[in-house]
Amino acid sequence: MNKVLLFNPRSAIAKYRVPNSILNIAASIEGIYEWVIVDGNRETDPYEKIESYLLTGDYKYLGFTVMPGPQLTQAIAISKKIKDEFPNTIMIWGGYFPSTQHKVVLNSGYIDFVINGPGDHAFPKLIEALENETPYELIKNLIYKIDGNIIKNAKEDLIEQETLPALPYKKLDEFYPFEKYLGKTYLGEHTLAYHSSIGCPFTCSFCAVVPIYEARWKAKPAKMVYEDVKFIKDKWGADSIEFHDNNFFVSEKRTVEFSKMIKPEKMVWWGEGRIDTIDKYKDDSLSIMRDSGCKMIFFGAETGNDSILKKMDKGGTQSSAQIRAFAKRMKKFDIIPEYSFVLGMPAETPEEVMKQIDGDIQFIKEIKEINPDTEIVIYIYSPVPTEGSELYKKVLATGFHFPEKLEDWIGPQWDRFDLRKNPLTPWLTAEMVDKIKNFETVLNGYYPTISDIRLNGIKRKILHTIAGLRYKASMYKHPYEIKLLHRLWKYRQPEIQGF
Ligand code: B12
Ligand code: SF4
Repeated sequence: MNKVLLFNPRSAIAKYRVPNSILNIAASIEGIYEWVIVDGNRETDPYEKIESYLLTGDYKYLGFTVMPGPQLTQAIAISKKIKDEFPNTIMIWGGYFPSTQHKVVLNSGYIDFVINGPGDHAFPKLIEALENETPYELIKNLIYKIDGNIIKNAKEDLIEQETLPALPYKKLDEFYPFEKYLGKTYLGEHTLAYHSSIGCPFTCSFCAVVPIYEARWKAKPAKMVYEDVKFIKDKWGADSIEFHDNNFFVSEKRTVEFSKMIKPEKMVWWGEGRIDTIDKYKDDSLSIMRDSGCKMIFFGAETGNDSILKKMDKGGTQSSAQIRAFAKRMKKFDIIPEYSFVLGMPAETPEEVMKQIDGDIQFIKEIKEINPDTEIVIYIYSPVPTEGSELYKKVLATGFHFPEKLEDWIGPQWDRFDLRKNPLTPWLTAEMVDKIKNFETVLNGYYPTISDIRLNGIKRKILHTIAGLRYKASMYKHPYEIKLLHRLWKYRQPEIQGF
C-alpha cells in the first residue's frame, strides 16, 4: 500500500502553531494509511526532508495545506520541484487558497486534485479510489481536471464535528516535539491553537469563509473541546488557548458551558466572534466568560459607515451605533475587544473612496476614546471570489482580476495581496493606500498593541509620546520616526504574525 505525506508549508515568521489543518487530514486516514507530516514551520529545508521520504519509493500521495499569503511561496516552489523530480507522485492541495482559487491551481499542471472545503471524508475516499483504481468522480468536495476541463463535484453537507476522530497529537509529537507548538503569546507562556468549529452562519460579502462553507456552521460540543484542551494541558503544559474558529461564539449555550468547564483549569483564552451575536449575550454569560479566563475577543467591526456595512452584507444587525456601544459594554466586563476594520472598499468615485477612508479613520479614533483598551487591526480590502455577490460583481466591473498563472501569486506584485496590505484593486490610488498605512503607523505608535509582549513600558511610553502630536493633530503623512522605532523594536502586527 502506498503511503501519504502531508505538508504544512511555512506560514509563520517566528511563532508557529499546531498545524491543525494538516492534522485533521492526518486524523482522517489514521489507522488506514501510513502517513508522515512535514511541517515547513519546523524545518530549515522542508524540500530536503520531503525528498528523503520520496526517495524511499513508499510515498505516492502528497497532501498540501495552502492558505493565501506566505504559505504559497513554499507550496508552489516545492510542488513544482516534486512533480519534476518525482513525476509519479499525486499532488493534492486543500485549504482556503485552492478552495477559492481552484482554476489557477489545477491549470498549473503540477497539482492533480483540489479538495474544496473540508477534507475529512473527501481525502480518505480519494486515496482509496486512487489506490484501488476505482472512480473518484462522485467524491464530494473534489475538484479535478478531465481532458482539460475542470470538474467541480457537489459539496458535502457539513460533518457533525463530534463524529470526527480525535486529532493524532501524540503522533505529531513523534515528528516534532509538541511543547514547541505551545508558544509564548500575550495570553500566556504556552498557548495552544485549537479549532472547535467549522464554517460560519453569516455571508459577509468580503469573506473567504462564505464561498466554502455557504453560511453553514458546525461545532464540537463544549465537553469535547474541554477534554481535548485538558488533555493537552496535562500532557504538555498548555496554559492558554487561541480559538482559531471563524466564529467561536455562535452558540451562547456552548460558550457558557465551555466557560464553566474550563474555569477551574485557570487558562486564559481568546476567540473570534461577531459584535451583534455577543451583544445579545446576557450580562451573566459575559461575566462567566471573563471569570473563566476569556481576556480578549476578536471582532469584525469592519467600518463605521452604515451604508458600507449593508453592502458588506454583514447579515446580522451590526451598526455603527452598536459598534460604539459594544466597545463600552466590553469595558464593563473587562474583556478587551479586538476590533478589525476593512478600509478601502470600492465606491462610485475616487472622492467617495477617500471620504470613506477619512470617515473610518475618524470612527476608529472615536472608538479609542470610548474604550482606549480596544485593540485595532486594520486591513485593506482584498477581494475574494464570492460568485454571485453584488460586491464581487462590482469589483470585477472595475477591471480587477486575479492572476492567471499560479506562479504569479508569488511574484513581487501579488505576494502581499492576501496580507491585505497591498491590494492591487484599481479603485485605490497610492495616496489612499498611503493614508491608510500612515494612519495605522501613527495609531500603532500612539496605542501600541498589548499583544506585543516584548515591548516594555518605557518603549511604549516613548512611542506614545512621539506619536501623540501626530495623532492629536491628525498629521499622518511620512511618520518616519515612528516607523524607525517600530523597526528598531521589531513591532509586531497581530494580523500578519498571529493575533
Ligand atoms: C491559524 C491561521 C493562521 C495562522 C497560521 C498558523 C500556522 N499554521 O502556523 C497565521 C496567524 C500565521 C495566519 C496568517 C494568515 N492568514 Co490565516 N488563518 C488561520 C485560521 C484562523 C485557522 C486555520 C486552521 O488551522 N484551521 C483549522 C482547520 C481544521 O481548518 P481548515 O484549514 O479549513 O482545514 C480543513 C479544510 O480546509 C481542508 N484542508 C485544509 N488543508 C488541507 C490539506 C489537504 C491535503 C486536504 C485534503 C484538505 C485540507 O480540510 C480541513 C479539515 O476539514 C484560518 C481561519 C479558519 N478558521 O480556518 C485563517 C485563514 C486561513 N487565514 C487567512 C489569511 C488571509 C491569512 C493571511 C494570508 C492574511 C491575514 N492577514 O490573515 C496571513 C498570512 C501570514 C502568514 N505569515 O502566512 C484567511 C484566508 C482567506 C482567503 N482569502 O483565502 C483565513 C480563512 C481567515 C479569514 N477568515 O480571513 N493564519
Ligand atoms: S461573520 Fe466573520 S467569518 Fe462569518 S462570514 Fe462574516 S466575516 Fe466571515
